[in-house]
Amino acid sequence: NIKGFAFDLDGVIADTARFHGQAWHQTADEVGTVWTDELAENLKGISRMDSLELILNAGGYGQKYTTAQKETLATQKNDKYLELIKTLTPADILPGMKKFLDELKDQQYHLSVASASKNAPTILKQLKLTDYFDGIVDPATLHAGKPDPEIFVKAAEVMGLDPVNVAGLEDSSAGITSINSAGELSIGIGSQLNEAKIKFAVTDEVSLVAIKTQLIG
Ligand code: B16
Ligand code: MG
Repeated sequence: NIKGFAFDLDGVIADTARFHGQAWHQTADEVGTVWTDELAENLKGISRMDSLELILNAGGYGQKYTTAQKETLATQKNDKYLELIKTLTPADILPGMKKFLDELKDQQYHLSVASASKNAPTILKQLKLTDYFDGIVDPATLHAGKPDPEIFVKAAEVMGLDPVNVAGLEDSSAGITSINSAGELSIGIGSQLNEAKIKFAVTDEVSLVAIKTQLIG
């Protein structure tokens, strides 16, 4: 009996990965790591500092930078990213998601956000979606990121619900693992999300009816 939905942000509500990619590409150029599509893909869903480590390690520069220098690089990336997301408007909500959120709201489901991004409040504001959600999990409070269940457990808490009454939507396999380990119903959007209980190829296909249809099998 699902009473609430916990939403990942990047790749589910909006495509912010292209802005993360643009900003990290600059960092990669600066440190000397070759930017590849595979690297860009691997950055999805992981935290800012873990993303930086991945970029440094990809070029073999894992040991070259001090903690202070890494923090400077991460801040520079975030400043660039913040500049880029200023252009976001409600038109950037991924196809079908505004309709799905309206449907959930109309039927009085609880909603929360479980994003690894510290910029989620800013992004939701740009998309004019802040009021849809009971709350947003603050990733700064987490002991472990996805695939750890913590973020989705907290997303249930935000809605005042038991995890068994929550469905989580994710586009990353680390996120699906997090949802499953939290004991929630996992809804995967995209390819290669085999562990997801319910699967959609694209955001446009997500609706309550489509979810129920897959649940009944
Ligand atoms: P920030 P999600 C994640 O968002 C992004 O997919 C990932 O690329 C990014 O590094 C992470 O947020 C942290 O973002 O630097 O803004 O705190 O998919 O968990 O909504
Ligand atoms: Mg995501």
